[in-house]
Amino acid sequence: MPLPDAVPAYIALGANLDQPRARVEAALKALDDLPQTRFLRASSLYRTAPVGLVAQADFVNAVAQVATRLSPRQLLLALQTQEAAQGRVRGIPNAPRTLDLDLLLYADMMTRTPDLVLPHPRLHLRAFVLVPLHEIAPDLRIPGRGALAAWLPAVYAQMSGVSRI
Ligand code: PH2
Ligand code: MG
Ligand code: MG
Repeated sequence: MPLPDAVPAYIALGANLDQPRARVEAALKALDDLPQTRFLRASSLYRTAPVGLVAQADFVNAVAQVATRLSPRQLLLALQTQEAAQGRVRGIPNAPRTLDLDLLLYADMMTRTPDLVLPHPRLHLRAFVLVPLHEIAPDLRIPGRGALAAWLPAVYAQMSGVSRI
């Protein structure tokens, strides 16, 4: 069933604990089960070296596009529910995790509130997000930051840690 008035949203998936590949694959399937939301496409899965806190296991990362009639806050809540369902325990920032679902972009919205910043504030600085996002949306523009493709050279130093699996 089509979703009239649905808007596009992009979601980053990441995991590096307890069968990370299976968790990302399960989370991709779960996106289509979100209320008022259709899964549209997903990138390849990537194995990526950890960014930030580097003394942890490699991640499996991917990016998906959905069409949704949920509000950004409703979508965020639904993603957090899925993280919890897959055993996510919140610890220190950047700690290893069973599943991380980050709302990257919601239509062309720009917002900055304590619980939600759009576009995601670090999306343009992370090869593990830019590379899969560019795979599924090469012509995308990041509201407030210009063409997605123009940010790829900025993460060149991280590229050797990113490989398609
Ligand atoms: N997520 C982080 C911090 N560092 N590194 C990689 N490679 N992949 C991630 O998903 C990731 C990270 C915080 O969410
Ligand atoms: Mg997160
Ligand atoms: Mg994250």
